[in-house]
Amino acid sequence: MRLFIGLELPAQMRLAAQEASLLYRRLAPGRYVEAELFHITMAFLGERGEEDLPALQEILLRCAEKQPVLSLSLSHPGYFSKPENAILFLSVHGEESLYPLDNRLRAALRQAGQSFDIKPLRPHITLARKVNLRARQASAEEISLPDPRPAGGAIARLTLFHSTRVQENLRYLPIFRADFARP
Ligand code: 2AM
Repeated sequence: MRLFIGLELPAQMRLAAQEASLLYRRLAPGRYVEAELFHITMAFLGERGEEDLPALQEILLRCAEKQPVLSLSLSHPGYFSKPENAILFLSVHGEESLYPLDNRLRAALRQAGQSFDIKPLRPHITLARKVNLRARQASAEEISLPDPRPAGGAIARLTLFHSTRVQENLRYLPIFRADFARP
Protein backbone atom coordinates (compact mmCIF):
# COMPACT_ATOMS: atom_id res chain seq x y z
CA MET A 1 0.00 0.00 0.00
CA ARG A 2 1.09 3.54 -0.81
CA LEU A 3 1.71 5.55 2.35
CA PHE A 4 2.65 9.06 3.36
CA ILE A 5 2.81 11.08 6.58
CA GLY A 6 1.07 14.44 6.60
CA LEU A 7 -1.09 17.03 8.31
CA GLU A 8 -4.88 17.19 8.05
CA LEU A 9 -6.23 20.73 7.65
CA PRO A 10 -8.58 22.42 10.13
CA ALA A 11 -12.10 22.79 8.66
CA GLN A 12 -11.92 26.57 8.18
CA MET A 13 -8.60 26.30 6.37
CA ARG A 14 -9.91 23.54 4.11
CA LEU A 15 -13.00 25.60 3.30
CA ALA A 16 -11.01 28.72 2.40
CA ALA A 17 -8.64 26.60 0.26
CA GLN A 18 -11.70 25.16 -1.49
CA GLU A 19 -13.06 28.66 -2.17
CA ALA A 20 -9.72 29.68 -3.69
CA SER A 21 -9.62 26.49 -5.74
CA LEU A 22 -13.13 27.12 -7.13
CA LEU A 23 -12.06 30.58 -8.23
CA TYR A 24 -8.73 29.43 -9.69
CA ARG A 25 -10.34 26.71 -11.77
CA ARG A 26 -12.27 29.41 -13.63
CA LEU A 27 -9.07 31.38 -14.26
CA ALA A 28 -6.56 28.63 -14.97
CA PRO A 29 -7.65 25.26 -16.40
CA GLY A 30 -6.20 22.07 -14.98
CA ARG A 31 -6.94 18.90 -13.03
CA TYR A 32 -8.24 20.23 -9.75
CA VAL A 33 -8.08 18.13 -6.61
CA GLU A 34 -11.20 17.52 -4.48
CA ALA A 35 -11.18 19.50 -1.22
CA GLU A 36 -11.39 16.22 0.69
CA LEU A 37 -7.85 15.45 -0.47
CA PHE A 38 -6.27 18.73 0.68
CA HIS A 39 -3.42 18.16 3.16
CA ILE A 40 0.22 19.01 3.81
CA THR A 41 2.64 16.16 3.07
CA MET A 42 5.44 15.82 5.63
CA ALA A 43 7.07 12.62 4.31
CA PHE A 44 6.26 10.49 1.28
CA LEU A 45 6.94 6.82 2.08
CA GLY A 46 5.76 5.05 -1.09
CA GLU A 47 4.80 1.36 -1.32
CA ARG A 48 4.87 -0.46 2.01
CA GLY A 49 3.66 -3.75 3.42
CA GLU A 50 1.43 -4.27 6.47
CA GLU A 51 4.54 -5.42 8.36
CA ASP A 52 5.91 -1.85 8.29
CA LEU A 53 2.87 -0.37 10.07
CA PRO A 54 3.90 -0.96 13.73
CA ALA A 55 7.31 0.69 13.21
CA LEU A 56 5.74 3.62 11.35
CA GLN A 57 3.11 4.11 14.04
CA GLU A 58 5.84 4.13 16.67
CA ILE A 59 7.72 6.82 14.71
CA LEU A 60 4.59 9.01 14.47
CA LEU A 61 3.98 8.67 18.21
CA ARG A 62 7.58 9.49 19.07
CA CYS A 63 7.72 12.54 16.79
CA ALA A 64 4.32 13.86 17.89
CA GLU A 65 4.68 13.50 21.65
CA LYS A 66 7.02 16.50 22.06
CA GLN A 67 5.48 18.61 19.30
CA PRO A 68 3.45 21.64 20.45
CA VAL A 69 0.16 22.16 18.60
CA LEU A 70 0.87 24.00 15.32
CA SER A 71 -0.88 27.13 14.17
CA LEU A 72 -0.96 27.53 10.39
CA SER A 73 -2.94 29.66 7.95
CA LEU A 74 -3.29 29.95 4.20
CA SER A 75 -0.84 32.11 2.31
CA HIS A 76 -0.32 32.93 -1.38
CA PRO A 77 -0.71 30.58 -4.37
CA GLY A 78 2.41 29.23 -6.07
CA TYR A 79 3.40 26.55 -8.53
CA PHE A 80 5.99 23.84 -9.18
CA SER A 81 7.29 22.92 -12.62
CA LYS A 82 6.43 24.83 -15.81
CA PRO A 83 3.70 27.50 -16.00
CA GLU A 84 1.99 25.73 -18.91
CA ASN A 85 1.95 22.40 -17.04
CA ALA A 86 2.07 23.39 -13.40
CA ILE A 87 1.32 21.88 -10.01
CA LEU A 88 -0.69 24.65 -8.39
CA PHE A 89 -0.53 24.95 -4.60
CA LEU A 90 -1.17 27.22 -1.65
CA SER A 91 1.68 28.14 0.66
CA VAL A 92 1.14 28.36 4.41
CA HIS A 93 1.93 31.03 6.98
CA GLY A 94 3.72 29.55 9.98
CA GLU A 95 5.58 27.01 7.84
CA GLU A 96 8.82 27.65 9.78
CA SER A 97 7.20 25.85 12.72
CA LEU A 98 7.13 22.65 10.61
CA TYR A 99 10.89 22.33 10.20
CA PRO A 100 11.72 21.04 13.72
CA LEU A 101 9.03 18.37 13.22
CA ASP A 102 10.40 17.61 9.75
CA ASN A 103 13.91 17.15 11.22
CA ARG A 104 12.68 14.80 13.94
CA LEU A 105 10.59 12.81 11.47
CA ARG A 106 13.43 12.36 8.99
CA ALA A 107 15.88 11.41 11.74
CA ALA A 108 13.42 8.85 13.16
CA LEU A 109 12.66 7.36 9.72
CA ARG A 110 16.37 7.11 8.91
CA GLN A 111 17.19 5.58 12.27
CA ALA A 112 14.49 2.94 11.79
CA GLY A 113 15.72 2.17 8.26
CA GLN A 114 12.43 3.39 6.73
CA SER A 115 12.90 4.85 3.26
CA PHE A 116 11.22 8.10 2.22
CA ASP A 117 11.41 10.75 -0.48
CA ILE A 118 14.45 12.82 0.54
CA LYS A 119 13.47 16.00 -1.32
CA PRO A 120 13.61 18.90 1.17
CA LEU A 121 10.29 19.80 2.77
CA ARG A 122 8.47 22.60 0.99
CA PRO A 123 5.19 22.92 2.92
CA HIS A 124 2.25 23.33 0.52
CA ILE A 125 -1.33 22.31 -0.18
CA THR A 126 -1.69 20.93 -3.71
CA LEU A 127 -4.81 22.30 -5.41
CA ALA A 128 -4.37 21.10 -8.98
CA ARG A 129 -2.06 19.41 -11.46
CA LYS A 130 -1.54 19.97 -15.19
CA VAL A 131 -2.53 23.63 -14.81
CA ASN A 132 -1.97 26.10 -17.61
CA LEU A 133 -0.94 29.44 -16.13
CA ARG A 134 -0.07 31.08 -19.45
CA ALA A 135 -2.51 33.91 -20.08
CA ARG A 136 -2.14 33.51 -23.84
CA GLN A 137 -0.61 30.79 -25.97
CA ALA A 138 3.13 31.30 -26.54
CA SER A 139 3.13 34.42 -24.40
CA ALA A 140 5.38 34.82 -21.33
CA GLU A 141 2.56 36.48 -19.41
CA GLU A 142 1.26 34.44 -16.49
CA ILE A 143 -2.24 34.50 -15.05
CA SER A 144 -2.13 36.15 -11.66
CA LEU A 145 -4.25 34.43 -9.04
CA PRO A 146 -5.60 36.29 -5.98
CA ASP A 147 -4.56 35.25 -2.49
CA PRO A 148 -6.98 33.04 -0.55
CA ARG A 149 -8.69 34.23 2.62
CA PRO A 150 -5.99 33.88 5.31
CA ALA A 151 -8.03 31.27 7.21
CA GLY A 152 -6.14 29.09 9.63
CA GLY A 153 -6.32 27.09 12.78
CA ALA A 154 -4.67 24.61 15.06
CA ILE A 155 -3.14 21.39 13.81
CA ALA A 156 -2.97 18.99 16.69
CA ARG A 157 -1.77 15.69 15.22
CA LEU A 158 0.34 13.88 12.68
CA THR A 159 -1.43 11.46 10.35
CA LEU A 160 -0.34 8.35 8.45
CA PHE A 161 -2.30 8.30 5.18
CA HIS A 162 -3.04 5.42 2.83
CA SER A 163 -3.27 6.72 -0.74
CA THR A 164 -5.73 4.44 -2.52
CA ARG A 165 -8.71 4.25 -4.88
CA VAL A 166 -12.21 3.83 -3.45
CA GLN A 167 -14.68 3.05 -6.25
CA GLU A 168 -12.14 4.48 -8.71
CA ASN A 169 -11.81 7.77 -6.77
CA LEU A 170 -8.45 8.73 -5.30
CA ARG A 171 -8.64 8.87 -1.50
CA TYR A 172 -6.11 9.62 1.21
CA LEU A 173 -7.40 7.52 4.10
CA PRO A 174 -6.06 8.36 7.57
CA ILE A 175 -4.97 5.01 9.00
CA PHE A 176 -3.17 6.22 12.13
CA ARG A 177 -3.10 9.50 14.07
CA ALA A 178 -0.62 10.64 16.73
CA ASP A 179 -1.65 13.63 18.87
CA PHE A 180 0.74 16.50 19.57
CA ALA A 181 1.59 17.49 23.14
CA ARG A 182 -1.25 19.20 25.02
CA PRO A 183 -0.33 22.69 26.28
P1 2AM B 1 1.84 16.75 -2.84
O1 2AM B 1 2.22 16.69 -1.39
O2 2AM B 1 2.63 17.74 -3.62
O3 2AM B 1 0.37 16.93 -3.03
C1 2AM B 1 0.27 11.26 -2.05
O4 2AM B 1 0.79 10.86 -3.28
C2 2AM B 1 0.81 12.59 -1.61
O5 2AM B 1 2.22 12.52 -1.40
C3 2AM B 1 0.57 13.70 -2.61
O6 2AM B 1 0.00 14.74 -1.88
C4 2AM B 1 1.93 14.05 -3.14
O7 2AM B 1 2.21 15.34 -3.52
C5 2AM B 1 2.85 13.62 -2.02
N1 2AM B 1 4.18 13.25 -2.53
C6 2AM B 1 5.35 13.75 -2.10
N2 2AM B 1 6.38 13.18 -2.71
C7 2AM B 1 5.87 12.28 -3.59
C8 2AM B 1 6.43 11.37 -4.54
N3 2AM B 1 7.75 11.24 -4.70
N4 2AM B 1 5.56 10.64 -5.28
C9 2AM B 1 4.23 10.76 -5.12
N5 2AM B 1 3.65 11.58 -4.24
C10 2AM B 1 4.45 12.33 -3.48
